[in-house]
Amino acid sequence: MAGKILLIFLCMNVISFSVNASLRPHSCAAESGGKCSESGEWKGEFFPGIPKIKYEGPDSQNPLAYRWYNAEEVIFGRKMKDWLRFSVAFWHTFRGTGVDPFGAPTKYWPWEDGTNSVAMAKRRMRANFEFINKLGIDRWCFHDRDIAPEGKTIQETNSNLDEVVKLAKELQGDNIRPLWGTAQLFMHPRYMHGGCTSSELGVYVYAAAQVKKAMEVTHYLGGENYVFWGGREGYQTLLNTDMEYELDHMARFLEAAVAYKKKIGFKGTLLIEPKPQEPTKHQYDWDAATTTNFLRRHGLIGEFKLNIECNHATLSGHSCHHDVETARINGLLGNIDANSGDAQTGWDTDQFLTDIGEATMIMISVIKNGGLEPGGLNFDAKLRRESTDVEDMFIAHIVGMDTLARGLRNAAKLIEDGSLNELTHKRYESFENELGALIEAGKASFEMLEKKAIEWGEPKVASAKQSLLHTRILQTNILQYLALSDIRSVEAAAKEGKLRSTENCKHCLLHGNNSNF
Ligand code: XUL
Ligand code: CO
Repeated sequence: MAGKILLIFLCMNVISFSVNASLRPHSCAAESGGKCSESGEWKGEFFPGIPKIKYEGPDSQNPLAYRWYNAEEVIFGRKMKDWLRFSVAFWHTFRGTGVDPFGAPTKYWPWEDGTNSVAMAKRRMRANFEFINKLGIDRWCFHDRDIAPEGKTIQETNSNLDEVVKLAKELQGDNIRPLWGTAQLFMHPRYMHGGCTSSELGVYVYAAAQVKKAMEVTHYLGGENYVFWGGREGYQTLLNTDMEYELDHMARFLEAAVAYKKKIGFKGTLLIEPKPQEPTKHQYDWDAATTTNFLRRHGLIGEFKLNIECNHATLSGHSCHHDVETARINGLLGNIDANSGDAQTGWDTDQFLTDIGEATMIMISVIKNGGLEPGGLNFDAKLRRESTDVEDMFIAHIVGMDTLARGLRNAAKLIEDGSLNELTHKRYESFENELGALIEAGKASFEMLEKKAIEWGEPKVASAKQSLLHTRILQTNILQYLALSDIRSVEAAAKEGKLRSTENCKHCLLHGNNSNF
């Protein structure tokens, strides 16, 4: 049921700009004094009254300011902006309309004229870059079809894309780049059986042409990665599906992408984004472990990494942290689509991440990974349907950025003070001897181990100390707030009786109550 609803939802979301065009008010013509003409030019600001967003610290009451994200601040020898490498997702932020399976669009941005023209695409691109510049972010992500309209032929579609991409390159300037680009192989009816796993040869061929072009434009824009998300690479029923045949086709397709990447000199990482289902009942790239196995089986390890999306991880029954860690320990952590689902909703709600606990865990993995570069944290997240003011676009991103920034601060603190490491290390201490070394070297036979078992008898098993770990994490949130807001040392705060437990600490309730821990 959830899948069915989501299928409708996804389609409505993406095609709303064509199907619902006639339903929309032409707010641009009415309200903009002709600023949004068919030329695609827009002389004024798209977000008048919204300043460049600045860091004001945790005590700021200004909704249009960062409390925890301080781009230039150095943490563990690296600027926050270089740990986090934030990116705006064009499709949600500029093509999301607020449709849901039961309701029409709710968002009518002033620059939209209700058409799906190239002129409108160019104007929207200008809005995108004003938005990115005001947020102080250096990266964006896009699907080919959400930045430029599809034409009647491949050639016409490609020329539409070229026109919009040329403008995007100009607007990017020297600092902004795509974190990644991708081809949208799921919306058009031709892809109903899949793209590279379609039963139709003509569709495989078409998908290849589309990916080829999307790789070219990503390269032209200086993109740092290229993503494959196979929304329709899966099945609705195994009764009519030759799974092995389809998976082989997918591998051949990805091999051709690797060859083309090398041919055009694209140095970015190729990423696969796992998701268990939606819109298909079963997507082949189910989760990080399944996708890793696929890559190994087909000799593609070394050519691809993974783009872990938090809401996809939770749909597959894992935490985001689990899938990030699975990718990391396999040497495949390439990028994170930083969003979250809703515990009470069974589908991909693509919300901005607001859970400091999860953000802390994710950032522990990112630090252990030595960062994500050339990957980053992409906000594959959309405004809630009921959030309809232009400033909500900013506030949503600010909350997402501050949550991850706070996660980074917490993670650094926990790693620095060694508490997590110490406890984890202690758990495995019993292996630190001759026998442990033999086991790890693969030299302990069952006969040898049986002898030991008889000699030692019943083993003593120590506590895992989970609650103690949670206490440490909770305390880190408190310490961090005091350290940042008062600028005084934690010791001084403690002396003044400010370092209290959460039950009677007002600051903690104000600033730490978002944590899951
Ligand atoms: C869909 C999703 C996509 C990919 C890119 O769930 O996450 O937007 O990130 O195609
Ligand atoms: Co995604």
